Amino acid sequence: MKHFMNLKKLSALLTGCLLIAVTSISVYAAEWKYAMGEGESDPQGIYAMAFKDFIEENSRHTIKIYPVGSLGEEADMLEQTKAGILQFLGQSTGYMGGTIPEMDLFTLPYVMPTDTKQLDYFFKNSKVINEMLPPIFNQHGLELLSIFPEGEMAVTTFEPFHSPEDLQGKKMRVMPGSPILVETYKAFGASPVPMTWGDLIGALKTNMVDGQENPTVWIEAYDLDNLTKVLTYTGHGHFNASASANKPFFDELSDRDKKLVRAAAEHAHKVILSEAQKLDAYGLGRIVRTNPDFQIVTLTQQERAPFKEAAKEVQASFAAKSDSNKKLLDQMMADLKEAEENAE
Ligand code: 6CS
Repeated sequence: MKHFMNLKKLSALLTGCLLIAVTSISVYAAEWKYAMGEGESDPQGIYAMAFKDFIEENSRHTIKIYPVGSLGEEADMLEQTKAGILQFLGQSTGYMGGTIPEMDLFTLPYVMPTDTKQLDYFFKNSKVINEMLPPIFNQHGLELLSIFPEGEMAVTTFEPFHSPEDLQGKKMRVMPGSPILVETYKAFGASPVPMTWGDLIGALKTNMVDGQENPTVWIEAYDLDNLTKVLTYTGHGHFNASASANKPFFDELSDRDKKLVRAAAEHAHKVILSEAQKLDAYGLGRIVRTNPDFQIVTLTQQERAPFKEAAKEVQASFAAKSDSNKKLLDQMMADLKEAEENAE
């Protein structure tokens, strides 16, 4: 009888422990802060909203999104994420080269293809992204979640250009913090002016700069087509963005929450990759419909040749900056070759 009572007590105790454990798991609900360099309907916003929805549908945690401007400029948000004030960051790769030099890989001229299927394959399967960059992000206090494309870089100017000579003396705004963007526009014959997004509109209105580069979808969304006269496709680059988490925050998550965050990132990556294939067409379609006076130029292969030649010195300069850069660029070329051969 005594033995039976002890068993009863033990079972009650175990049930109690189980209840406490279950309750504490389900009651624990955090609010995580996610800041990004764009608005909610822009590509980084599409990724962030898909990430947020997944987290909120599959846990008790919530995500508070801070769109561009609400917490300062992109460089400020990167510092805030590294400091742990923000848990998640969506950021244009063009802003990261000053802090993580290897990220300038994504702004190198004439390295990335313009074919969306190849880009899709690359962003899903790249060894650079999936294997080499995560430990580099860790060294900077960040956990890399995704890198994704936003569209081909298009250059908008007040006057048409067809050669590096035409760009001579032209002040071209580039995203700040990336040595490679400055080197690129110098190699293209222009005078690069690094400037935050927040200053660009005013600079175009007051003719402080003669042009800028951005993906077509962004040019249309932020009216840059009405602030300049010509859009030129040079084929020299692609606009990309990253999503990352503060590393100490990520490391301290339970295994369950780590899996949740990874799964949310995978889901959001799928969502934005399928959208990304259509973004250029959306942007261009709307510009053509709403702004018929805006001139659209696609440089011919012959016109691109001197720009491609000039790009070689920029690629070499990137590789010469460190062993890490060189290894990444070599692997990037191998990843892109694989994408070219396998993209369907
Ligand atoms: O040009 C820029 O600075 C901005 N362009 C895009 C496409 N996203 C955010 C970034 O800040």
